[in-house]
Amino acid sequence: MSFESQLSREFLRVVEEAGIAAARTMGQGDRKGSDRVAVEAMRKSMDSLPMRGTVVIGEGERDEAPMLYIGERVGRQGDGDIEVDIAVDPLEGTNLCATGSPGAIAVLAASNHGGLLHAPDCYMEKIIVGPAARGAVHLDASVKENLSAIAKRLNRAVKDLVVIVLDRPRHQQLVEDIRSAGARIRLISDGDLSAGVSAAVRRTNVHAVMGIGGAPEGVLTAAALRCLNGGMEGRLVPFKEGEEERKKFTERLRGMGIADPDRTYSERELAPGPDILFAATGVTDGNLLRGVRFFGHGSRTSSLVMALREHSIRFIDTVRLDGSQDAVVEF
Ligand code: VTB
Repeated sequence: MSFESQLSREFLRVVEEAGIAAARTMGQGDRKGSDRVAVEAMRKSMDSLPMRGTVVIGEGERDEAPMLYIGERVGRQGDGDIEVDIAVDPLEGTNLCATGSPGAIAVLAASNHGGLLHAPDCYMEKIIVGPAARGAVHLDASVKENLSAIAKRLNRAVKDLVVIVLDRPRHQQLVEDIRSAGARIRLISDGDLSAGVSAAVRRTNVHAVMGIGGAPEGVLTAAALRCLNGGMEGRLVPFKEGEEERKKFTERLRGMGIADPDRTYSERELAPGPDILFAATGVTDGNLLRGVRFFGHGSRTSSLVMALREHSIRFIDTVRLDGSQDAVVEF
């Protein structure tokens, strides 16, 4: 039995717990507090899982993150338990949760040992598309060329495409290029991971995600894309510009075994594992997932659980009752 089937129910519960904890803090204006409760809930619910897990993408280095730090062992670590590498983003879109804006999610991905790129905490330049345009877009091609290629694969005009871009000053040129190519744009304040997942699902009205976002989010996106047959190219880039920064960055990557800092990775290279589990729960309402609803005697969550080897994509709506005899479930 692959670990996908052994762990998918458990991982669902882990992201649900993190999502519910974060959702309780929605709109409190405290992004760190929201993140903290999501991390604590995720950490706690992972403890009892029948696995020997290692966090490969997490909340940061050990000295800066008390929980879910890179290298932390999670799960019950039993002798016969399966070994997995784990990437977590307990609250993707901390600002979105803090302000009650759409698109915050709790996310987790797991793979076989070595199945997820150990991306350092840096940026990643990304281009993300759905299955139709997989293999047709390249970071080295111009924006115009990429948009034409996507339009052609989707059998429509460039003006009918919607591209999601993080609203950041660094994307000024990119936005100008998309505009002059004639495509439509949705600027988002945060959350390029859930945007990337949406791009790989038909009828979400998202056809591509372009620009520079977090590298850890990029690896998690790649894990989701593999399950959805989406396409992606990513390239690691330093947080800051300048020659000095670039030099330090190159050395850091070398130390991690990445010889070519300019390497372009496909979704398959970012998440090469033969088994991949991806689980996400909506914290606030989004394109694919609804936010957590509390109804007095419990909560209702909307989640996505995908398994690569099993080719399964599950949209799961869970109602949890608080045990009260008066609790009522609505359809
Ligand atoms: C993006 C966004 C995330 O980080 O990856 C972004 O999708 C990149 O960093 O939700 P900057 O904010 O520095 O642009 C997040 O905003 C937070 O992880």
